[in-house]
Amino acid sequence: MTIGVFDSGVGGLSVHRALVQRLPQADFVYLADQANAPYGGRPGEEIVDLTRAGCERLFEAGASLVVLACNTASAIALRRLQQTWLPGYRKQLGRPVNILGIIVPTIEAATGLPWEHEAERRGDKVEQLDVLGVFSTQGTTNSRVYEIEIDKRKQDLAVFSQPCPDLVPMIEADAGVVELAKAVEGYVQALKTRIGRYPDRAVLGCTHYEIIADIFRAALPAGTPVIHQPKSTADSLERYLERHPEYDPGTGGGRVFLTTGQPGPQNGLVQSFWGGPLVFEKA
Ligand code: DGN
Repeated sequence: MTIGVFDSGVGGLSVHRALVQRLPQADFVYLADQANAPYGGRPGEEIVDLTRAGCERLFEAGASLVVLACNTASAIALRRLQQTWLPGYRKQLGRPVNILGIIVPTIEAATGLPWEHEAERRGDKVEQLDVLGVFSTQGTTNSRVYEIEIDKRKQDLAVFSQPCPDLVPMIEADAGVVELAKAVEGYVQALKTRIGRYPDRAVLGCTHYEIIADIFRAALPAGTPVIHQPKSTADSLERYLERHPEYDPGTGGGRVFLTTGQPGPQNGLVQSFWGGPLVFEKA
C-alpha cells in the first residue's frame, strides 16, 4: 500500500516521520503544495480546490490513503471532499481510496488524557474550567473547528485558539531561531493576556509548528503538557488500518517527496529537523 501525505509545505513532514516510524513497510509519497503555500489566509473555496488537486495528484501516484497532514486543509476541506468529491472519484478509480484528517485524532488525544490540573500545580489561580490553548493558522482559528469538536465531547474544557499567522511563512523561508522565538513568545503572551493565565495544556494545531516545538515548549511554562499531532495521527492511522483490512500494510518501503514549488534541497531549518539532507522532486 502507498500512503500519501499532503501539506501546503514542509509542516507535514513532522507527521510523515511519525507515520513512517509506525509503518516502515508501507510506501510513502509526500506532497508539499509549496507553489500555493501558505494556505492559512486563503478563502475556503481555494483551500478546498487546492486540497482536492493535491489528493488527486497523490492518488495518481498510487496512494490508497491520503493523510491531510495540514490542519487548515483538514478543518476546511476534508468533510467537503469526503462528501462531494471522493465517492465519484473512487468509482472512477475503481479501487478503495480514502482521505484522512488530522484534527479528530488530535482532539481524541487532547480530551482522552487524564487532566492534570497543571495550573493548580503551578500555583496559578484556577478557574472552574481547564483551559486548552490551540496555536494554529488564521484559517484553522477562523474555522473554530477545535472549539466546536471539543465542545461536542468534553464540556468541562475551555478552548482558546491563538492564530499565529507569521509562523508558516517564517518556517518556509528558513527564519532564524531568535526571530522565531520572538514571534512565538508574542503569540503565547497574546493568548495569556486574552485568557488571564497560561493554558493548562496546549495543542500545536499546525503541523509546521512541530518543526519548532522546542521553541513553543520554551515559551510555555515548564511542564505544560503539549499534544503532538504526529503521534496522535500515527496512533489513529494504526487503529484505522486495523478496522480496514482492505488496505494491505505494503512491503515496498519506498519514500518519494514531491513539491509543486521549487524542487531541490529543503531549507536549513527543515533539514536540521529532519536530521539530514532532504531533496524534493517536481510534482
Ligand atoms: N501545516 C499547515 C497546517 O497544519 O495548517 C499549514 C497551513 C498553511 O499553509 N498555513
